[in-house]
Parts: sequence; C-alpha cells; structure tokens
Amino acid sequence: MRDDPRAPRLPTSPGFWRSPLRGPWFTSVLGTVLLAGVTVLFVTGLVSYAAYNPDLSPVNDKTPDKGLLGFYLFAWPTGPHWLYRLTQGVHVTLGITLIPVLLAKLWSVVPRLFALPPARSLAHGLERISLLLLVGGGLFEFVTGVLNVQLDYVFPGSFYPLHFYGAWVFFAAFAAHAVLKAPMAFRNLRHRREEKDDLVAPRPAEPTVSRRGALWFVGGGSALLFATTVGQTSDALRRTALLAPHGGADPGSGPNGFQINKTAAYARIDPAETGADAWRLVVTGRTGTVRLSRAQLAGLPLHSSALPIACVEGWSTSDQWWRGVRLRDLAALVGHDGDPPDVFVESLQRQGAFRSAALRANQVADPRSLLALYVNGEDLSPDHGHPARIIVPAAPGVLNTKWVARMTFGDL
Ligand SMILES: Nc1nc2c(c(=O)[nH]1)N[C@H]1C(S)=C(S)[C@@H](COP(=O)(O)O)O[C@H]1N2
Ligand SMILES: [Mo]
Repeated sequence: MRDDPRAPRLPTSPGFWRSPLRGPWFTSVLGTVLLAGVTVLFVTGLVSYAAYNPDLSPVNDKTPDKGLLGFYLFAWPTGPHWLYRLTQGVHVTLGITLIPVLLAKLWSVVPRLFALPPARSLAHGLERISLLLLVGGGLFEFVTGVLNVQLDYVFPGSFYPLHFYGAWVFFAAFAAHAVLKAPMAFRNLRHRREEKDDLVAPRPAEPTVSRRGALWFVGGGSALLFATTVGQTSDALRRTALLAPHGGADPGSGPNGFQINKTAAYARIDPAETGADAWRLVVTGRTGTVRLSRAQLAGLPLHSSALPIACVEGWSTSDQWWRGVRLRDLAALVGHDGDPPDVFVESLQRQGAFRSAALRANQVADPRSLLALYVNGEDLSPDHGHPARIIVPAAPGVLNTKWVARMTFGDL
C-alpha cells in the first residue's frame, strides 16, 4: 500500500519495507540451507582447481601468483575413475539449484542494506563492510559460474582466476558471517522466533502467502532448476537438461553418439592432416623422438578402459569403452621405463585454450590412461578426436586432449 500518504518513501526508513514475510525464522531457514550448500560449493570448487594440475604447467593454470591461496594443492588422484564427474557435477548442479535460495536470502535481508546510520560503532561498521564483500562476492561467484556454463567460456583464459580469487573473498566473508550468525539462526529455527527483530516490518502489508508457502515457492524454484540441470551428468537423461545447453553439436547415435564439446570443424581440424598418409604422432622423451603412424600405433599392445568425460562445466558422459595405447607404454618407447614422468600433450588444433595440456606422472602411470584410437568398438569420430585422443581416469575433460599430434615426456 505504497499510496498510503503516510508511507515512508525512502528505503532507509524501516516502514518502507512492508512484506510480512520478512523475519528471523524465514531468513534463518534460508541461511542454514546456504551454510551447508555454499560450503559444499567451496570445497568442490577448490578440488576442481587442484584437478587442473595448477602446480604442473602454465598451460593448465592461467592464475597468476596464486601464492598462499594455493597452499592446499595436491596431486589429483586417478581413482575412483568417476571422481571429477562427481565433484564437478555436484559443484555445478548444486550451484544452479541454490540460485533461488540465494536470491530469497538476499531479498529477506535487503532492508538491512539500507539501514541508517551506516555504522553505529566500529564493530558494526566492519560487519557491514564484510556484508558488502559477502553479497558482492556471492553474486560474483554465482554470475561468473553461470555465465561460464551457459555461454561457453565467456572469459577465455580468465575464468579460472576470476572464479578462484572471487571464491576466496566470498568464502572468507561467508565464514565470518556464519560464525557470527549461525548460533542465532539455529536458535531461531528451534524456537520459531518470528517477532521483535529489525527484519520484521513495523507496518506489514496484508499477507498474500504464508512464510511457509514462500519457502515452498523458493524450494519449488530450486527443484525445477535441479530437474532441468542434473540430466547433464548422464547420457540417458541428457535430454532433460534444458538449462545445461552445452554441446550444441548433435552427437547422433551409435558408438560415437555421446556428448561432444568442440567439434573438429570448430577446432579447425583440417581433414587432410588427419588422414593415414599425413598424420604422425611425434613422441619425445629421454632417448629421443619417434614418429608413429596410426597403423603403427594400432599394432602396439592395445588396452581398454571404461571411462567418462567430465567437463568443468558440470556435464559428463556415462562410461565409454576406450581402446588404445597406454600412456606409460608410450613413455617406455622413448626411454622412460618403469617410472614414467609427466607429459606435455599438444593437439593438431592451432588455436584455442585447450589445444594442449600437461598430465602428471601419476596420471601417465595409471594403466587405464590411454592414447585412445577407438571408442565403444569403433574408430574415434572426427569430433571425438580422430586419429587419437587422451583419456585419463578421474581427470577433468579439458585434460583429455583431442586430435593429438605431439607428446613430450619429461618432468614439467
Ligand atoms: N584439442 C582439443 N581437445 C579438447 C578440447 C578442445 O577444445 N580442443 N576440449 C576439451 C574439453 S574442455 C572437454 S570437456 C573434452 C570433451 O570431449 P568430447 O568432445 O569428446 O566429449 O575434450 C577436451 N579436449
Ligand atoms: Mo570441458
């Protein structure tokens, strides 16, 4: 009833905010959901960064001077083989699912953003500055995450540093906020305290929905986002993933009929370079360089592994049957017997952030890590990386280089 002549016109006066929904219980429910959810997002985000091998090579990690923030980095394991599929599927699906909760939580406390005086004391002033970092950092992380998934790497090269630094700012403010507020939030939940709080409108408008009803509405929004996103993590449900539009190319059906990220045409792979006469794999290591045709590779001992592709964007495929030469056998060909080193892999692709990648020694050593020539019993299709591609268990898709031209073994 804004037309009430006595109604305050400025958002800085408490009477301006009329919704009868605002109150400590409503905010506490949303805050508690975010406490759990954002913590999971932070942890899965940090491990995703570790999975990119940021200590290994500047090709994998474009973050300048991560300094102290990289203190926790560890060598990403190769098992269980679905590890990154799980952690990154959770990261992206949960992040999208939490959007309505985040927005509702911000809405529920928006009067406080305008409260005057800006600082009643030094402590109060500091708390409000931390809230700006919290709200700004939270919105920044959600917006950059969604843009990256939806618009296909809109920040080429710069998404990782932005999202990574932003995560630390956001989480530091989030942790401080949680320490200050969680005890009260839990009390509010236990006692369903509704009144006597600066969040409660002093002159509430007529309710159109109960607080419980409003929570159902937020939960319904989250459920809808979840239902239209989660399908991106399985081949069978992919059609239900309406909000995860990645991979525009229709993979068709048949053995190569699974999700494609960048097509051969997009990567400007010239078919003349991939033919049997033209293509040679150049492998370099301790004892020099060998050049192998595809027929020669196919004549080496071949092995099969059932592994998924799991992209940083959250989508993943079910396990596919890859067949090819073990990476550690290729290392042995150029003088690295027994204990293979890291490898630097380069594609025929000339441009683009993902034309090369570095793999750690533990990834090279795993017997399931292949330079694949076949998938699901057929030659790799051009779009899945013909003549040969890397496939490594538990690794982010970006390390599974397609159209491989050159492999250089040695400590990176
Ligand atoms: N040369 C090259 N290899 C690449 C890419 C690329 O753009 N170029 N994309 C990577 C990314 S980000 C993913 S998720 C996987 C996807 O593999 P797929 O298209 O076979 O599903 O390939 C990886 N290998
Ligand atoms: Mo990817």
